[in-house]
Amino acid sequence: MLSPRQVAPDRLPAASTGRARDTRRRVAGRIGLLIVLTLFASACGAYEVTGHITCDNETFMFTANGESPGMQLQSAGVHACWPHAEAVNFTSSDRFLYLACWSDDYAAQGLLLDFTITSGSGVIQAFSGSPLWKVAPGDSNISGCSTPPEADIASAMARRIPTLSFVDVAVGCANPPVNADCYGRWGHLPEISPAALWMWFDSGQQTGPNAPFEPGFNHREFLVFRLDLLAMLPVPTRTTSWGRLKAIYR
Ligand SMILES: [Ca+2]
Repeated sequence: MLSPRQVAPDRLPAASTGRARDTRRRVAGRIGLLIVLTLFASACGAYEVTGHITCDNETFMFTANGESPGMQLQSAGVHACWPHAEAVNFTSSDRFLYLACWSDDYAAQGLLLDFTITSGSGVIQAFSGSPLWKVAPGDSNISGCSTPPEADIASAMARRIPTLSFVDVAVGCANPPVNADCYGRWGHLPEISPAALWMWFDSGQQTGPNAPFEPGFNHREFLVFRLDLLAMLPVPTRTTSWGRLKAIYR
């Protein structure tokens, strides 16, 4: 027997039924808003970059959302100096990912990395040597592993990038197996995938069978390596109205 203050769930009085209906609507509304916000975050193209990187001799990583004059670069918090392979794990929604790289003009020069890029629309491997990477010369050489202020590198790149012409990278040997070497200079790097290929910019100014990787040479460094995430990643986007989601590829 129910007490006077207890009401069977299937016998709600009119006022209680109304309040319950309002509660259900509010909960449904909040869930719907959460879903829309999640889809919006995905539509904005947020992506995660993970992997390892090394450069013979030094690299800093940045992002930017456009390449117009007055652009600014954001630090990705990644700095590597040969022979160390640095872990990479950051999230951004900027369109472009950049690596400033330079050698010490001695022995060998190259960039090796095994980035995996995860977005709302899938997973892409952007290892060094992939045609996804483009490069341009910066024509202002820097001493290898001199670790200049990151902000100075960012501003120097921002001044140059709007007028740079990016070209295909020069592709070299793979990260070699244990106890093997590449060009007699680079041994096995256990942190980086064996599918990653050493890459650099070929200035055309060095001759030899292993150019532009070996022997040491300044190939119009520093170099700017670039990934265009907008071109790479099909992004589900455009939530035009509730319940009407279109997946388009930009
Ligand atoms: Ca070197």
